[in-house]
Amino acid sequence: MKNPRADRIVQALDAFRIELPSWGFSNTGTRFGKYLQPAAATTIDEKFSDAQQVHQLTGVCPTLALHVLWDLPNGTDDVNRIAGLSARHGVQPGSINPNLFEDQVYKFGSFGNPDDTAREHALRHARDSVAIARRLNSRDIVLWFADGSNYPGTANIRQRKQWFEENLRALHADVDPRQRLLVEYKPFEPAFYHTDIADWGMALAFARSAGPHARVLVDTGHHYQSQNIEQIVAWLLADDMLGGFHFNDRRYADDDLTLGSIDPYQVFRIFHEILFFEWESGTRADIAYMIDQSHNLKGKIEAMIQTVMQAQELYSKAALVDHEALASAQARCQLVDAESVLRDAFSTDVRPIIAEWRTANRLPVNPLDAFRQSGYLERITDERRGRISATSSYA
Ligand code: RM4
Ligand code: MN
Ligand code: MN
Repeated sequence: MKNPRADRIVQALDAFRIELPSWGFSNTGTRFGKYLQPAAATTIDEKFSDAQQVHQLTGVCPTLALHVLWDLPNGTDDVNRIAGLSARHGVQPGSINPNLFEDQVYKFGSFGNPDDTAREHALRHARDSVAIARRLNSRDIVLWFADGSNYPGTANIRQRKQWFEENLRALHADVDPRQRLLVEYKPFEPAFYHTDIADWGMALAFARSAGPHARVLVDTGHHYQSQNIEQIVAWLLADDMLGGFHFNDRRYADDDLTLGSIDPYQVFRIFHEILFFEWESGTRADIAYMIDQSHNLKGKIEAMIQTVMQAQELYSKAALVDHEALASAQARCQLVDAESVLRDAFSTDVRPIIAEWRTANRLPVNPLDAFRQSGYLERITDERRGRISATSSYA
C-alpha cells in the first residue's frame, strides 16, 4: 500500500545533502588544552579519507569544507593536490574558508584593522580564497571574521564598518556569478566587548552592500541564549538572503556540540521554516547545509556519522508537517491545532522509513554500526598513532 507520509520522507531524503568540515576530523580542544585521539587526521589526505568513510556509509555527504590555512597552506599552489585527493576519495571540495584570524598581522583585526597594510593583507588572502574556490569548482566562500575589540572606546566602530564594506565590495568584484560569498556572524569570542559582525542584521547589511552574490550564513551556535533562530531563518528566506548553515548545538556559548544533542526541537523548527517556505513559494531554497563542529572528546568519525543521522532524522520529521492543515489553522487562529501540527510531526518516529530509504539506496541501515564493524577505525588508529604524537605540541 502506498504511504503518502513515507513518500514525503523519501522525497526529502533524496534532496538532502550536508557538507562535512575538514577540521572536524582533526584534534581540537579548548583553550585549556587538547586530549589527543590517535585516530584523528593530521593531514589533508587523512581528512579526505575520513570524509569518504562518512559519505560512503551515509550517502549524503559528497562535499568537504576546506580551511585555506590548514588544508591549503601554500594557497593556490595546493589546488592540484586537493583536486587529486578529491578524485581519489570521491568527495568534492566544498566551501572554501579563508583564515583571517590566526596570522600575527590580524592582532587588531583583518577587514576592520586600522592599519592599511593589514586590511590589504586580509583582502589578498580572501581574494586568493576566491581564486582557489573557482579552480576547485567550489561555489561558496565562507567569511568568518574574528574582528572586534575587548574594551570600550578602543575601536572606532563606524570607521571599521566602513572598512568592512570597502573590502567586502572589493572582494565581491572577484566573485563570478556561479559563486557566492557567505557572511557569517557571531556575537562574541574572541572579541569580548564588540564584534564587527555580531548578528544576522549586521551580516545582512554587509551582504547587501557587498553585491548580488553575497548571502548570510547562520551558524546555529552563534546566538545569545534563547534567541529565536528559526525567525531569523524565516526572515532571511523571505528576502532571499539565506545562503547556508553551519550546524552544531550549544548550551552556553559557541560550544560546537553535536547537532540536536541539546535541543533537537529547535533544529526541527529551523527545518520546518525552510520546508514551509518551499511549500508556500513552490520554489526550492538554495541553501548550503554544512556542519561546523569540533568534537573534543567523542570519536571524530563516529560523531560525524551521528550528526548526519540526526540531521536526516530531524529533516524527515519536518517533512512530515502537514502544510495545508497548518496554513488553515494559522489563518483561523486555531492555536492548539496549529501547534499540534508541528508537535505531531516532531513526535513521529521516522527511523523505520529512513532505514527503508537507506536499504533502497544500497546504504547500511545503521551507518554507525556499519562503521564500527568496518575495521577502519582500528586500521587508522594503528597507522596514525605515531605520527600524532610526533606532530603535536601537547604530546
Ligand atoms: C568560528 C566560526 C567559523 C569557523 C571558526 C574556526 O567560531 O564558527 O565558521 O571557521 O570558528
Ligand atoms: Mn561557523
Ligand atoms: Mn563557531
